[in-house]
Amino acid sequence: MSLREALRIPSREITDETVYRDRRRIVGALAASGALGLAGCAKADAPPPPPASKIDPARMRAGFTTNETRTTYQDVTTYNNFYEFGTGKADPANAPRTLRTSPWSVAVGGQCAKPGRLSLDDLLKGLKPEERVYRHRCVEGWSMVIPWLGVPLGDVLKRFEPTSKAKFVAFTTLADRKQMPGLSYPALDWPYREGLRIDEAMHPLALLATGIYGKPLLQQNGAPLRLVLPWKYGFKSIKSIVAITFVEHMPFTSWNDEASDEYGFFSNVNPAVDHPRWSQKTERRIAGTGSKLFADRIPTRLFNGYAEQVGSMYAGLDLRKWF
Ligand SMILES: Nc1nc2c(c(=O)[nH]1)N[C@H]1C(S)=C(S)[C@@H](COP(=O)(O)O)O[C@H]1N2
Ligand SMILES: [Mo]
Repeated sequence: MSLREALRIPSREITDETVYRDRRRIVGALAASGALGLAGCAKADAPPPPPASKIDPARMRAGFTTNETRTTYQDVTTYNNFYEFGTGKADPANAPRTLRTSPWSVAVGGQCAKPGRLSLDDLLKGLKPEERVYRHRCVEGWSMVIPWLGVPLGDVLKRFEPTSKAKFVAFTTLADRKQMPGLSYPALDWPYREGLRIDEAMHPLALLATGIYGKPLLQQNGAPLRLVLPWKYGFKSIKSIVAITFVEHMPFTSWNDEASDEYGFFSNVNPAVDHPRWSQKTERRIAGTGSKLFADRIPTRLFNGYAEQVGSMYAGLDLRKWF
């Protein structure tokens, strides 16, 4: 097997620790030698600062809902990616209910004036969860339409008074082997981590979700608190969040660490930039009552159809380089 092929083993097929560590070692060595080209340089480089962009409230609200056919509650809660509970789509729903979601606290810190560890209630105090019907697209090529319940992420972040050095926000999922059986396997470098540029985190579409279809989130969907970023591939929407950190530099993100040539920091949905192993031009829409495996293929849209709302944040950004 060539090195190139070795780098492209789908992570779900990697169960053996040695193979996994080996792959990480090879990627590390290649990156150090510069052989990975883009992937190596994306790590060293910093993206340009965000342009000043104005947000038109009416245009923004148009992104808060859609009349596309919704995915059934059954499908939303049984076809999931949550590697902490197994790498199969049905694993998270079939896993024992071992996640203790109460009490739950979130540590907020880094570049902000008012860091602290808050209970979930205190974190969301005074903010009324609202319903947002968002398209949700996985990098693997399936998509759903989901009525989320949540609060704007920016409203929560502002309470901690980020400083001028807060250029990015890093998020961390719980990592407790007793509650999450998947942590016994090295599918990713646990804990699961994600990050956003500060303007993305403050964008009105970015939601801290607590529910689906008016009900509290189930374990498999990231209870009790997860991100929802409808213009980015699903893996950016990190589940079961225990820490939020304001940082000056582009933070570590789990999928970028796993395969930097496949999963960029921005991960904006973009039909023009294919994943190295498959096209991103279309998606299989899981909605209504049809079969999940033979669902209709529909064209994928730039920024998942939210270009009107989020496009200005990426004006001037080379979307091939910053994929
Ligand atoms: N902690 C954590 N968050 C995660 C994941 C994960 O494995 N662990 N999977 C991501 C991926 S790949 C997708 S597509 C979405 C799936 O969310 P859903 O199961 O609620 O549809 O969660 C994202 N958040
Ligand atoms: Mo995904």
